[in-house]
Amino acid sequence: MPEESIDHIDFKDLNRKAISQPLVSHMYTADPSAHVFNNKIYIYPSHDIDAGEAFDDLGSHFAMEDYHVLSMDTIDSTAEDHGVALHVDDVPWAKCQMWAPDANEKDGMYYLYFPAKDYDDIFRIGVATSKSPVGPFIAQPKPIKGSFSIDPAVFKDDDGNYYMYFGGIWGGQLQRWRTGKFNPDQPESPTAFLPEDNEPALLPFVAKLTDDLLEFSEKPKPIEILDENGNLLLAGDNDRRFFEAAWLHKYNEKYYFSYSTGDTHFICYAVGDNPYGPFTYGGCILNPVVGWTSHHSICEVEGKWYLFYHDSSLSNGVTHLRSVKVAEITYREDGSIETLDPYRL
Ligand code: FUB
Repeated sequence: MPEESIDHIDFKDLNRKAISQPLVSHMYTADPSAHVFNNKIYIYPSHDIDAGEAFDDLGSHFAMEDYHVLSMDTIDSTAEDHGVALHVDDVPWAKCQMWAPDANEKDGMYYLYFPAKDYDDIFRIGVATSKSPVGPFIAQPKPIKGSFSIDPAVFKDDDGNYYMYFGGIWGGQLQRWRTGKFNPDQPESPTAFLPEDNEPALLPFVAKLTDDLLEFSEKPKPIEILDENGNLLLAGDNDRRFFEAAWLHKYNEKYYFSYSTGDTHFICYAVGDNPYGPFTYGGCILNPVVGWTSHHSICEVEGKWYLFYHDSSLSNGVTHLRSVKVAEITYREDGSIETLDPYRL
């Protein structure tokens, strides 16, 4: 639900009709990346604050400074907040904007992946480690070599390889990397440097990680998202093309790449046969929520599949003050996913 249409919303009524309630309400949280480690659910969200930054289309008002990890014993239990897991002041290379993180585990070590702007105002992706899934995490002194843009999501395949999916347009700066180098020209609008509507849309990226999970083991490769005719989705196909919030999960041996369409506010998915794609557009998983952004993860818990997502209903529609939620998703026999309506309107 885009910001311009919230004036007429009765939030009390809307919250009654919501398919789920915030997992925590003592702070604002967003961009939930959920995993099950040792039979417990861990959620790695952004920690939304109001830092007083002016709103703009490049997302300067998303001025987050730290991460907290949430955990749940079961999908119905109360979420526990484990306090500050990593603060921007403890990341030597990061200046500001601790945006959507993810985490993964290998051999008893936990790895928190996060985007932040460096001191040149360029988004990079960093990693921090801990022996505990809830931190505190110790950041590597530098960002991952060759990393850029935002929204890392790290998927562990059944063969033990780990892949990072990432990218985001507008404030996420993906469009400034079109030549392979960062375009230092100051953008006059969030859509500067984007392809024309009739050109292929900008693509997210994937890179396999090194065995120690601290670096890319290869140059990031673009991920093709195709339409039903095998053509790349176009930049003007705003209801289906990639914007941000990459996620990868595997269901019945198929790879599901899901993402947000940003300015049209859908969470969509595309299906492929291997971690690199190509992925063919499959449909919409979540219709627009209250608030401009939509961002999710998909996680299997005790044989059922769940969408972790956020909306801004707790803050009565303040777009950068969001709350994480969870709802079950349903696969049809053919592997397609039913679309969830976040409110029973
Ligand atoms: O939370 C800041 C940004 O908003 C995320 O990185 C995007 O995916 C969007 O949710």
